[in-house]
Amino acid sequence: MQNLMERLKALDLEALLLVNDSNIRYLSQYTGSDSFLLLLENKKYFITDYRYTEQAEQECPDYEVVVANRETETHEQVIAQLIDSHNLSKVGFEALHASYKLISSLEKEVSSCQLVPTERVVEDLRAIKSDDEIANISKAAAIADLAFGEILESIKEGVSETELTWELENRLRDHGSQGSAFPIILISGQKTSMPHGIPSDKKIEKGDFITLDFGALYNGYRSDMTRTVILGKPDVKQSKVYEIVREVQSIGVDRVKEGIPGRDVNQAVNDAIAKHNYLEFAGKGLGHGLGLDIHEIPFLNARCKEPLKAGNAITIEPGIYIPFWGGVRIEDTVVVTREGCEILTKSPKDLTIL
Ligand SMILES: [Mn+2]
Repeated sequence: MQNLMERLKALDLEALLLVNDSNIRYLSQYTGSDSFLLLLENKKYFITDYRYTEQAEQECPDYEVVVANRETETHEQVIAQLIDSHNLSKVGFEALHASYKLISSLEKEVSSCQLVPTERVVEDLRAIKSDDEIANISKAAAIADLAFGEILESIKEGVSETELTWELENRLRDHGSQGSAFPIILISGQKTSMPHGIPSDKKIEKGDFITLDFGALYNGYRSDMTRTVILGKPDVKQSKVYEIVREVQSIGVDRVKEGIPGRDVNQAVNDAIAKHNYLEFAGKGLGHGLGLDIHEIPFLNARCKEPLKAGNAITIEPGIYIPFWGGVRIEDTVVVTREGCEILTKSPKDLTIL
């Protein structure tokens, strides 16, 4: 909270209005939705309605919980009254998350306050994880590893992608996941050329690559991993493409450490793929931060000049995707350290032949 207040001062803002669930959870520990924070230097308001009043009072004891009636007043009116009661003249809002409607209604309600778009104020703080946050992501990664070990036994000729997806989601839950970290990508055969293909009724066939991209959710924190396995023996091209991805994924992991810009890690992997003449089939972007959200700052792509910092939780997920043939992706969740990184997803990465 102290870091946040310093940032607000630097931006010349008297207060910050938050609408994003993950940003709100990060600052207040509130686990619900449909609520707002209004943060002033010496006062913290939590704005909600009857659905979440009791929960907010329990989860956020250091906030003043303000309840919008909803029949006689809107959330916007309540927020505007708070802004006016403190005579605020400059209040920031989250440009990436606040809706046009919210901000335009607020502008009509406040008497004389400038609403200023901000970006990444809380997200920048969230990018560096505390030990507790890393423990939660680590637990989510361990749950995903257990589920992966079990789902391999069910991948057989004639079983459909959707059946396997449902079973994988159940396995995640069995091991303590509070849901799926994001909709599972479990695709097979030619479809593996689509980086974010959607599971369908297609049945697994002999010779298929099967790509499983999934994660667990633990205390609100997410893990993310991808493994590509094969049913039956790989042909020459399948072995070759797999080994390239396997090699460049470890080149990426080895490059990660505090101080290196994300785009340099991305470039090192692209250079290695180019040596094998597969760059035209490579994915654009090597990975992303994760935590309360599945995609967070920092992003490891050609545009990311910022140096990685110790405590960033990121993915390293190179892939080669060849249209109408298939694809391979291997992804780990890692935590950046001063010396390198710690890999949290520990499932084997040598080609698993089922
Ligand atoms: Mn990912």
